[in-house]
Amino acid sequence: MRFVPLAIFAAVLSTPVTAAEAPAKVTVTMANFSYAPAELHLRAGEGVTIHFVNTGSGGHDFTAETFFAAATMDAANRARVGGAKGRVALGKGDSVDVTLVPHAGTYDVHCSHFLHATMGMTGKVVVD
Ligand SMILES: [Cu+2]
Repeated sequence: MRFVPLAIFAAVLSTPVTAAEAPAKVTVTMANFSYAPAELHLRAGEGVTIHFVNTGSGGHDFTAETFFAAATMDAANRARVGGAKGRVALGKGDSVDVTLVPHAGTYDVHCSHFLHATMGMTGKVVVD
């Protein structure tokens, strides 16, 4: 007498749900007439979301053409920095997130509004 075991395999392969590694997040605050931090440090080649917020009493921007030009980012984020302008412009009380992968270097930042840089609205991004 042959006994043939019938094995029914209900193989349910469940992939563990792990959130994609979220990029680090840093905040840059624009005020009258400064950036905080004045010197932003980022890691080369590591994705980061920069949360820009304007707490000043009027419009300000974060102009860093070479920093943004050297960074890798998708079209939506490129649009947030004005494309080739390399500028995050915010009205009073506004904020925006820009996600990018920075390229090594030291970059100058300034506000392009009339006299703002003269009044001290300058900074640096250091990527290493
Ligand atoms: Cu300004």
